[in-house]
Amino acid sequence: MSRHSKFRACPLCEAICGLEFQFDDDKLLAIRGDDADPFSRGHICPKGNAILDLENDPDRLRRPMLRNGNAWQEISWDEAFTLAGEKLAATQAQHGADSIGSYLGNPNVHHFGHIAYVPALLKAFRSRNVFSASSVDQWPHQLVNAQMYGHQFLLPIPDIDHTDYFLMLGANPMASNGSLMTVPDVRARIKALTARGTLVVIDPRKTETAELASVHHFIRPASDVYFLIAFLQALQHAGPARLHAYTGKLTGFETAMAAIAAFPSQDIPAMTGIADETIQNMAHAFYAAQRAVAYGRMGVSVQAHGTLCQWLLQLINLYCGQLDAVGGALVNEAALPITGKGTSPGARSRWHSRVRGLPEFSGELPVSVLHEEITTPGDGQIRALFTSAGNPVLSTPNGVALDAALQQLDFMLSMDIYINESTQHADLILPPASFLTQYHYDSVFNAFAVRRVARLNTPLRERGEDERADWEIVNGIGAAYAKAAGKPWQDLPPPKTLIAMGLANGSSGLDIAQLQAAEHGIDIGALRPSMLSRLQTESGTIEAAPPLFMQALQALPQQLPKSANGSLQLIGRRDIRSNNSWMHNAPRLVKGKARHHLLMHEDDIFSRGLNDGAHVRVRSGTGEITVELKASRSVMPGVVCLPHGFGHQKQGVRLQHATELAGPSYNDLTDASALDGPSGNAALNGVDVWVEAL
Ligand SMILES: Nc1nc2c(c(=O)[nH]1)N[C@H]1C(S)=C(S)[C@@H](COP(=O)(O)OP(=O)(O)OC[C@H]3O[C@@H](n4cnc5c(=O)[nH]c(N)nc54)[C@H](O)[C@@H]3O)O[C@H]1N2
Ligand SMILES: Nc1nc2c(c(=O)[nH]1)N[C@H]1C(S)=C(S)[C@@H](COP(=O)(O)OP(=O)(O)OC[C@H]3O[C@@H](n4cnc5c(=O)[nH]c(N)nc54)[C@H](O)[C@@H]3O)O[C@H]1N2
Ligand code: SF4
Ligand SMILES: [Mo]
Repeated sequence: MSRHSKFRACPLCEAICGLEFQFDDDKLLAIRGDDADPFSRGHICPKGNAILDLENDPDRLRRPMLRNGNAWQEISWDEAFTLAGEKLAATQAQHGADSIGSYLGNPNVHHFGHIAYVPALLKAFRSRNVFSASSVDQWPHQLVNAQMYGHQFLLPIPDIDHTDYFLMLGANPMASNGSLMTVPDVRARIKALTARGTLVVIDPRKTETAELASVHHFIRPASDVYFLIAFLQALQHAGPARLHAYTGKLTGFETAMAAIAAFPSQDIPAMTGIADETIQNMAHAFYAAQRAVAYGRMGVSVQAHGTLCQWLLQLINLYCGQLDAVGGALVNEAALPITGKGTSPGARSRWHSRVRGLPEFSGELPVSVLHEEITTPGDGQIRALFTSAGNPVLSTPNGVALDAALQQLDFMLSMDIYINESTQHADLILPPASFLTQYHYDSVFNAFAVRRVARLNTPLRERGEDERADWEIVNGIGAAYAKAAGKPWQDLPPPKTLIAMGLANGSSGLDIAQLQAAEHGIDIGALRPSMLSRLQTESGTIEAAPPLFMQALQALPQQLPKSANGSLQLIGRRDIRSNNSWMHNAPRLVKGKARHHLLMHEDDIFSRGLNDGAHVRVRSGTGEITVELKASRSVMPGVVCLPHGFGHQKQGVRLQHATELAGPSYNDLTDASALDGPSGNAALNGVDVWVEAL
């Protein structure tokens, strides 16, 4: 056995592409898309190939690292667990349960050994100070699902393969590969869609997805809520609501529509930058289409009115009878269920953040309050922080303030594979072994996929003697902490056991042996209506007018906030070679042209007397950065566009390639007090900034 291939899904983004790993004996030689994967059909992006860089990266940690002043020293796993457990327990003994804070970053969701295990640790801590990347991302979706359908993960997914009319706001799946819509090989799917129907993209930038769309309209950042109100008003003119499918299963719809109809709309075209006639025509075409779906993502969630936007999008689909309909928006029936019995439905407001009084959602507080909970003295102040697969210094608002706050902690423990902008402040870093050494099942992304699919990922090689898997690390910390704190702890069984148990909770009929035998994954079929029999609201109906959203609508200003003199509005972007803040150390992703520029419309450059390519200063109410300017007709006049996840040139960071990269951190400009009201999600798009020559 010399040359041979093994198959596994890529855990780096939501698309979960099947990959072919080519080995010569034990040596991993190359990675290709798995042509036999029925879902991803051979697709791979540059990040998939960059797994080779991750596997061989000399900066990647493989054994526990203990800080010693400014230096780091390797210690044994036993020493590390004991130290972690004792420090955490001692902090709580002195300062109370809430003195441990936790922050979980995005890759937690991509590894079964994290997502199925870390919650047990948080439960043992019994602290209310739990934070995650969800509150700089998809909280509005989860809140809307919880309030309307009774479970945060009863998530309607656009049936992209069967729709005739796709209205897409604030999403760029050509770069992101879909999000809350797991959609590998999205280019082929969009091409098929535009050949048979219409894709309309609404975005302040003409994105890679907008380039492929049937139509693109610029929209003024953070004005989508007004566009969606006008769209719903136009639907009311197009014809009556098609609600027959929801008979007996829908409450509050008339109440919600009446409130929307009463909203003054004459200024909406000026506020959004989209003409009234365009909105009318779009709404009529949407209404007329047999199969249509409206969908909004990052651009409309991570902004001032994220929750209202997500609610109005649901109402559009409902109005046209497209919710829970083929070619509309459908909930996946996951083989390993994440809704139903024993799962967390998404409760809200059971406790509040100590300093600002913001409500909890689903057991977490908005990460925007993390820095002040560390720096504000008093009972319940965070003194010790546990981070798992997160880089909040670059990923959450006002990174400068958080960077300073982390330096004030008594103890910081990170489960991470790099010494980066956040983990450099840790006292102890525990790095999990490569995911290639572990069993894995994508519990979340299979459940958000545009088809019903299932795939068990089996280890491609053994972990090293001196390495530990993610789930082993959680068990190690848990046992040591419980021992030091005098609490009970039960080690969780290995992933394969938990995956088998999870499958047994589902109704797919698939068991682990069948999955193990299907090395390219299993296609169960297209999405199909299932929502109405799965509603988890108390009323057993779709709640179209939750009081929380009705109040937010009543409180919605009839005008956009006045832009300050000379300001521009900042929005983000993703590139196919990026992965939030953490893959910039992979040589094959960062070679070639720079990707960090601030894009600005030529007219704005000219009117400010700036020059294409010049270094400029960008100021916001929170901070300032310097960056190179790039003229672009792809951004709307009045808007500037910067990717997040840069800003690696900090002392103490151990990323030899990333630290060489130019590019500042977007979140040095964002404001931790700018939130979507109902959810507490951060508003990172549509930030007022001033751009000046240096
Ligand atoms: N301005 C602005 N800010 C944003 C966004 C935006 O669009 N604009 N996007 C937001 C979104 S959607 C998200 S999800 C967040 C992401 O926010 P975070 O999750 O905080 O940031 P990441 O950059 O994903 O950092 C991932 C971390 O996980 C580590 N890591 C990688 N693989 C593993 C592993 O297998 N195990 C462990 N334990 N660690 C690992 C990496 O070294 C890195 O430290 O950023 C948000 N921030
Ligand atoms: N290559 C790559 N892929 C990724 C990631 C990555 O970092 N790199 N991150 C992954 C993660 S964690 C996530 S959550 C997903 C995100 O997936 P997407 O949501 O598809 O990602 P974005 O590319 O951020 O798309 C957001 C779009 O919103 C637009 N926008 C900004 N402000 C507004 C606004 O006010 N209104 C409207 N209508 N549009 C606006 C932006 O111009 C942008 O095109 O991507 C995932 N995939
Ligand atoms: S699109 Fe996402 S899942 Fe597919 S290869 Fe790229 S990073 Fe991996
Ligand atoms: Mo995300």
